[in-house]
Order: sequence, then C-alpha cells, then structure tokens
Amino acid sequence: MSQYDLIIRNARVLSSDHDRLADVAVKNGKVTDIGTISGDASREVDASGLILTPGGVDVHAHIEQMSGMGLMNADTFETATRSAALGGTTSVVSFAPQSAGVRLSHAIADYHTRARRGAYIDHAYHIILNDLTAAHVLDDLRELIARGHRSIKVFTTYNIQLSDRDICEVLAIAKKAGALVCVHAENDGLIGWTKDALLASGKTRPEHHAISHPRLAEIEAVDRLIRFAEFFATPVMLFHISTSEAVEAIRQAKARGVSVWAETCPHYLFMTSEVLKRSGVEGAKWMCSPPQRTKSDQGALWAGLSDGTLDLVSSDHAPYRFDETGKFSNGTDVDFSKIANGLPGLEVRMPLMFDAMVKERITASEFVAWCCSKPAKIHGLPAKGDIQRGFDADLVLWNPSEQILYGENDLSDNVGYNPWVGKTVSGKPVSVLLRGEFVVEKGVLNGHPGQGVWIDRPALGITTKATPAAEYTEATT
Ligand code: DUC
Ligand code: ZN
Ligand code: ZN
Repeated sequence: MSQYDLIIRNARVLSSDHDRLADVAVKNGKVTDIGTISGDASREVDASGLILTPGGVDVHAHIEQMSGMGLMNADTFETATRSAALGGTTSVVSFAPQSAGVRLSHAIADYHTRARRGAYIDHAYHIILNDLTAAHVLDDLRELIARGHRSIKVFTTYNIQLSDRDICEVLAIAKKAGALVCVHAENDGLIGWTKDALLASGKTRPEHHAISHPRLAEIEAVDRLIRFAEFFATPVMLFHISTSEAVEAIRQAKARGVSVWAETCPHYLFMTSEVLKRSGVEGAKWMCSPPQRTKSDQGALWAGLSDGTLDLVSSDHAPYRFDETGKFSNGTDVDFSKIANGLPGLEVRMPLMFDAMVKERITASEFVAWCCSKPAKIHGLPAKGDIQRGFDADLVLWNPSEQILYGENDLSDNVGYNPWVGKTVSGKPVSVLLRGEFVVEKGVLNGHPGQGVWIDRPALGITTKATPAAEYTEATT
C-alpha cells in the first residue's frame, strides 16, 4: 500500500507562511507533508511550472436566498458552488435568513437539506436576523451558535434592518454566546431621503442608484457600528467596505484596539460607478449596494488591505438574471429603486485577485491572506484556507501563463451574464481539490453535487476583557 493517496510534485507552493518550490502529500483528505517528499502515493501529479495555493474561502455569498425585495436569487447550491469550484473556491459561507413564521432552527435545517443535495464545495451559513420579536428567535439563535453556526448578519438598511436597540441586543447575545456579528452598514434614512429626492427630480436611471447611496450613508453606519463594537467589546465584521472615509475610520478604530474586522470586494477594487452609465438599462447588471465608487476610493481600499485595515476580499455573490426573473422582476421600464441589487462573483474573485498577484500589484502572501487564510480564521473555519500539515487538502493548481478573456456569458452559475466581460486575467485555476479529491481536473468539473459538507464553526472564545457594557450587564444579571 502506498504511503500517501496523492503527491503533487514540484509546485510553487504558496501558503500563509511560505512561497517555495515543494512537493505536497495528501492522505485521507488532509495535507500530511510539505517539502521534498521521498515516499510514494497512489497518484502523483507533476506540477512543474504551476502554482499551488489553498482553495479559496469566500465568506460572503448569497445562495438560494430571498432578497430584501422578496425575490429569490438565481442560483441553487448546485449552480453557485460548481461556479465557485471552477474559479478555485472550495469553501463558502452563504446566508440562512430569518423569514416570517419560520423558526430559525427550521430555516437552518432547510438550508442543510438544500446544500447537502447540491453543494460541490464545503459550506456554512451566517444567520440573518430581521425580527427579534419572533417566537423562539433568541433561544434558537443561542442554540444554533452552540451547534456550530457561529456568525450572525444584520442590516442597518434594505427593508430588513434592525433598530440600533436591536443591534445592541444582538451584540450582547453574540458576545456571550461566542458569535461574530457581520453588518451591512449603510444609513437607511440618508439613502431613503436621497432616493426620493432623485426620483422626484426625474433621476431614475441605473447610474442614479450610485448617487442614491451617498458615501456618507456608509461612513455614518460604519462609525456607529465601530462605536457599538467598542461599547460591547465584541467583534464586528463590516461587510463590503467601499469608501476611503470608512477605511480611515476602521484604521483608527483598530489603532485604539477595537475588535473590528472588514472586507471589501472585487467590484469595489476594480470597478468605479462609471459602469452604471451604460446605455438603456444595461447598467443594471452592475447595480449593487453599496455601489461602486471612485478611482480614489479604489486606492484607499488597496492601501487599507495592504496595511491590515481591511482584512479580506469576498465576492458578495448576489445572482440575479438580466431579465424579468431577476433584475427586472418589477418590469424593465422602472426606476432604479425597483431593480434587484447584486452581481455574480463566486467564480471570478480568485482569478481577479490571482491576476493582481501575477501583475505584482499584490504579493503572494497577500493573495493567500485576503482570499484564503484570513477569511477562514476570522469566520472560524477550522483547517481551511492554508497549506499546512493537518489542514484539509483544499488546493488549487494554477497555470500562471494561461489567460482567461471573460466573455458575455461564460460563467457556470445561473446568472446568464458575466459582469467582467472583456477583461483578461492572467492565471487559470486548472485543477481544484476538495479534501484531496479533484472537483475540477484540467479545467473540467469533475466533482458532484453533494460532495461538499457543512463546516462546523465552533463558537469564539468568550472574552474576559472589561467593557463599557459590562458595567450594565453585571448590574442587571
Ligand atoms: N448588496 C448586498 O448587500 N447584498 C446583496 C447584493 C448587494 O448589492
Ligand atoms: Zn450587504
Ligand atoms: Zn451581500
């Protein structure tokens, strides 16, 4: 019998702590050895000229989820995760939203059934809360956190927002139970007022969507959530940061020790709001919230990633077809506020960032940190996001000399358009392994729906740090 199941030989191996030519051995789905390996394996792959990275960890993707407008998105677990796998992502955290009349525990059970049937890659869920008065909601929440669902998502806008009072409640519970609270942080009042003013003056096109989400809406809500994180001394993850001012607020918060994490997304790093100005309603393809901003914001986002102010890059995959089932479910002749928000990103996030590495805009260790190891660490995915002994053998073999020219409709999700059409990236994920099995081999999908498993995410350690909030909780308990 062979010593290993698989040895990948002569690859340039990138991990959180090394960049070197090496062999990687896999046994029982785990990385067991890295270096010059003399043992034998049932299968050996010569990876000369290729780059081996950890499988991508995308901790922000909407899959089989109802939008704030009550619209089911276009992807199932099968279509979303096959697309993710083909783009070099092997773990995804999507959302299990609370919905009226359904217990949270049932919502999670329903997602388990769907994902178990369809997912090509490993997965977990953030629990979205929108009504703390629903029966059993807080008991279910505590129970679910204890059972390995250790993150919560709340909104400050989007028709499903919680009040500040309720966000405080969630933060207090999360702190005690060991969960990470993730936030879509934009000020609802500012957005609502601006949107109404634009519509009243006849500014109804997709490009006006960008103006309807003033940068101050993000700045105000980010500032507020930072103060809340400080008050409760519990970690907060700020999703999809888009403005330079928010980056600066997070930088200052981190400098004074606030436990705040932050992500940004490829569509803020590589696009500006100019994309919304295409003729007719074409711009709707790129509409998302917050919207793309300016070149100068892009610079601030890259600088924020480089100095550790921003922690990671997620896709915010939000799939809506460019037709009456998706973007135009309210009709094509409608104002921007009635067009579904979001663009697909699961398949392109890793190649876009890999390309930035090949072009030396970012380093190899930054690529691994932002796309793989930090998302896994911050969101508590054990044994994911790195190439280390004992870690899951979730691996991607890239050919850095191959290029991808994105076309109109060449992604494997169910969205029907590619928002990156016309862009060429250097580096192709030729083979992708999930726990040692080839999900993608030589560019061809080789896995099967249901191959992915749920990732148990143990609760965060409970902090003993003294906090402003403790004064009150101790007095009342
Ligand atoms: N913004 C989000 O916050 N979620 C999904 C889509 C979008 O544009
Ligand atoms: Zn959001
Ligand atoms: Zn989102």
